[in-house]
Amino acid sequence: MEMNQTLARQIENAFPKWIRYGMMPNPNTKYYKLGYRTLIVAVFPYSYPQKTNAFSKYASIPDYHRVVKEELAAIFDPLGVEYLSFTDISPFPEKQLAQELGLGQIGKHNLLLTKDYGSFVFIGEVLLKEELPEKKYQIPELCTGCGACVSACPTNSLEYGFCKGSCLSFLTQKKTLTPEEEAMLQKGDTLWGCDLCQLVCPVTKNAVLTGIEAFQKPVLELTKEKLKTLTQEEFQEIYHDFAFCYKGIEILKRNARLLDEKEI
Ligand code: B12
Ligand code: SF4
Ligand code: SF4
Repeated sequence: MEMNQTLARQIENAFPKWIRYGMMPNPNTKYYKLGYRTLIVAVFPYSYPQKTNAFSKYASIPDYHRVVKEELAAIFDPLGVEYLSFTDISPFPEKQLAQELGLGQIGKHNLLLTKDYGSFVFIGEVLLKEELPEKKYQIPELCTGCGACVSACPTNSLEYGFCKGSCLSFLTQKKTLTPEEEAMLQKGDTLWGCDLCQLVCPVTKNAVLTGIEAFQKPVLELTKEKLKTLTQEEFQEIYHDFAFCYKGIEILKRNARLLDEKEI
């Protein structure tokens, strides 16, 4: 037990101040059977000054799947413990777990809102074999229910809870679209992802900028015009470190065409 207390303190000290985390006994039976006993959930802020392209904020910075895993490795590798890390592609319901650990509250816009960083945070997890003392807080009351996110959504996807099927974030990455879905996509101005419900949220408007170096400024340079001339091979080579790349260039070209048609 003494050793685990020491490890808990080491972990506490290893987390940089801009990453918030919580711990709980591992609730997932598959990993429990493999000997994992503690689940650590952390939030990684990515609020940075305004961007100018037609991609959502998370798509304009280096791929968070890589960066979050590297941030977690920088914390856990030096501790010499066996661990597994996840983000997004995860067996856990990330927002719900983060809320349960008091890292924030799920707002009306369906996203985890945190006190300091608003909803511009990614969520990542680590599983450890050691049993560590639980770190639990109360869920903070952050969402005022003001409804600004609901009104800002161009496809009314927050009117009755969250409707995935009409959300622009979903439609901009869906491989084939029905004519109705195409018309829905044209209600927005985005080539990939959507931030409108987050940008109007008063909690997120006051967000502290990220302390994570890789997320401090948008580095993506890609326009509708540039997309038209790119081949899949060039696209893969130039944009492999962005979260949208895995879906291929054709989806983006389709989105650009739909936005162009709307402008005619
Ligand atoms: C699949 C997925 C998506 C899909 C579909 C989401 C869905 N609900 O099906 C799409 C493509 C739409 C999507 C979009 C986005 N995503 Co996403 N997504 C995920 C992923 C991989 C799984 C989420 C999921 O399917 N959960 C299961 C469903 C059932 O849960 P849920 O969405 O919370 O739904 C609950 C509520 O909506 C509610 N509900 C649903 N319908 C109704 C109806 C009524 C009437 C009521 C009352 C309630 C209600 O009940 C559900 C169960 O609790 C997670 C990562 C993970 N592994 O958890 C990231 C994740 C949630 N996404 C993330 C991000 C950043 C986004 C975007 C902001 C990206 C962008 N800029 O475009 C948008 C935000 C859209 C929005 N307003 O929610 C982050 C969120 C971080 C945060 N601060 O919360 C996550 C956690 C990834 C990460 N590791 O950081 N996403
Ligand atoms: S991400 Fe965009 S389309 Fe989806 S719910 Fe938010 S504002 Fe609506
Ligand atoms: S805009 Fe208002 S209702 Fe929507 S999540 Fe933020 S505080 Fe909650």
